[in-house]
Parts: sequence; C-alpha cells; structure tokens
Amino acid sequence: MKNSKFLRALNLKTNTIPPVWFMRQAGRYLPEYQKVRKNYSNFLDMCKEPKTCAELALQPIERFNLDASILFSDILTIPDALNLGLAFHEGEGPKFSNPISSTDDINNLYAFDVNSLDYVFRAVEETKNLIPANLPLIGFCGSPWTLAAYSIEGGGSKDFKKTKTFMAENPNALHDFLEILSDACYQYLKQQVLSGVNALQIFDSWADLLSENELELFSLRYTKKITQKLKDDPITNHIPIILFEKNPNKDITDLIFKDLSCISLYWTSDIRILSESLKNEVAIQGNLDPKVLSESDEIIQKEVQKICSLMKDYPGFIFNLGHGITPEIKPAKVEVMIKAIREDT
Ligand code: 1CP
Repeated sequence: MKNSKFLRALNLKTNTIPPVWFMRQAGRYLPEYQKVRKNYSNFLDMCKEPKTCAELALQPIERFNLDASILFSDILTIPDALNLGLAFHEGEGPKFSNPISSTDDINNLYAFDVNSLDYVFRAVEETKNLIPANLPLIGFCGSPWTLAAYSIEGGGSKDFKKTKTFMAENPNALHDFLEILSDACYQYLKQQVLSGVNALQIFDSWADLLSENELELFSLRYTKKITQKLKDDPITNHIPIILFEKNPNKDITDLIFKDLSCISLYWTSDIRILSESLKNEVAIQGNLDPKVLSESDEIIQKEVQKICSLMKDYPGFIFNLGHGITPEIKPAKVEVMIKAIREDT
C-alpha cells in the first residue's frame, strides 16, 4: 500500500503519472457486469451477496489496471436499513415502498442498527481478499442530504418536488432526519474502515437542489458532523476523506473544510482556476466530462491531455470523471482515456 499513487496523491504528493479511477467504474457499461447482473431481478439482492460484490469490484481493475478500487454497493443501503423498503427493478431507478412523507414518519423511524448492514462489511472483507494486496479500496456513503432527498422523494426524480415541499413545510423534522442520517453514516463508514477500506468518499449527488445558503444549512453542516466524528475517532482519524458535490451553488473554494483530504470536481468546474486556488490545501480529483467518452479517440486524447498537463505539477491530483460513467459508453473508449493519461505525462 506504501507505493499507492492514489494514496500518495491524497497526501498531497505529486506523481509523475497521475493515479486514475472513476465513478461507477464497476457497472452497466461493462459486459462482464451485465452477465452477473442478469442473475438478479432486484439490484439490492446483488448488493447483499458479498462474494458477488467483490467479483464486481474487481472487474474494472482486471480490465483497466486502475489505481484504486471502490466498494461495490450503493448509497441507499442506509435508508433501506431504516426500513424504507428499497428495491431496484429492471430498467428502473431506486424505489422506496415506504418513503418519508410526514413528521411522524421521521419520529417513528426504526433506530439505525449498523449490524443490519453487515452484508456491506462482509463485501469490504471479500473485496480486500480478492483485489491485489497493494491496491487501495475506497469505501463510501451518500451525504445525509442526498440520502434524505431520496428517502422523501421515494426514489429518483427530475425536480425533487416532494423533497423541496417537505423542506419548506417541515424544516425542523428534516433537521432531525439529517441528524439521524449523519450518525448512521458515521457508524457505517467507521465499520467500513474496520473491515478494511483505505479511503472514504462522500457523495452529495443532490447538492444542486440547494441554494448557496441551504447547501451550508442542510448539507455541508451534516457532512461535517460525519467527518468531525471520523477525525475524533482514533480508529478512523488517519483515513483520507474525499467529498463529491454535484454542481454545487457555491464556490468550490468555500466548500473545503479541514477534515477533507480531497475534493472531487463535477465536470462543469474549472479545474485550472481551482488548481491555482487549492494548491497545497487539498488533493483534487476529476474531472473529465463523462460525455467526452462518446466522442472520437482523438477528442478523448485531447481532453485528457488538457487536464493532465494543467495538473502536472499539482500536489495531489487524481484523474477521475466529473461524474459517473454512463451505461452506453464503450469500454474501448475507457481504454483510450487510460492510455492517454499514462502515456502523456
Ligand atoms: O441496475 C443496475 O445494474 C444498477 C445500477 C447501479 C450500480 C452499478 C446502481 C443503482 N448503483 C450502482 C453501484 C454504485 N452506486 C456504486 C459502486 C460502483 C462504482 O462506483 O463502481 C456507487 C459508488 C454508487 C453510488 C450511488 N448510487 C450514487 C452516488 C454517485 C452518483 O452517481 O452521483 C447515487 C446517486 C446512487 C443512487 C443510484 N443507484 C443506482 C441508480 C440507478 C442510482 C441513481 C438513481 C437516480 O438517478 O436518482
């Protein structure tokens, strides 16, 4: 693990060739994933099989020799553990049979029992056993805000109207819920560390629903509670933490706080400007627009080279996409991206 380029970057060290991994690296764009996936009707049932999770996490490593592996699971395991009844059916996004629709639903929530997510911790152990010994494994959770948004909305949505109405009508209950989720996320991440992960990423995938003030009040404030607890805990205080905020309505420089090792940039962020203002403060991960992967090889190479040359001397750069890879992307295009990263520098 000492020679991991990914961990070096998280400790603000430069690498001649930047480490690379990418969001949703295990998933639907890989034919070998589809082959396993078709054995399960509900995606969550697959997440509950630790050996299968390990096998899926290994797939992109074997294909592309990436510099970090990510636990195969989902951010919505926590709301499921709170008894909101999660299912993912064929061709659909997540659906909760028992979403949060009133203050009473929050008051009557099941107490979070971290042991009910034992299948995730066993997946961490199985994955550590399966991947190369020197390859770091990233554990993760959703931000409390993003988990609350899914739990209230009852699934994915374009406008998250129910969530916004709930926020306007029941802000105090929402704060209570965010508090419950923050504590659950902390326990969940700690247990992932105890099971073997080497870094953590928090996904605030619905940050863009919030205005600048709301982002601080409903999202960052609770994410900070998680990271504070992790940093105060001798078991977890050495583990680097990466934050991904999707298209936030706030300057990225104002999103950084002391417990973060790395900020994962959404593809709309200007990595050039940010690399100047964040130098020596945090590592930067990002941020190729995932849509570039449906372009010609030449365009992919050009866009990759642009990022790599801008970030060449940045202390702590990790190449990633600016959001998850989408299912229609051809794995051969990923190959082009990775070659360009490794040959260019
Ligand atoms: O049917 C299928 O095959 C399910 C597709 C799928 C996969 C492969 C889902 C359902 N989740 C995952 C795995 C997953 N999800 C990983 C591990 C794999 C990896 O990165 O290699 C991780 C880290 C996540 C995290 C996740 N789940 C996020 C945060 C990242 C992001 O993209 O912003 C979010 C928002 C989810 C919710 C989710 N899970 C699955 C879907 C289709 C969605 C999005 C639904 C929506 O649009 O709201």
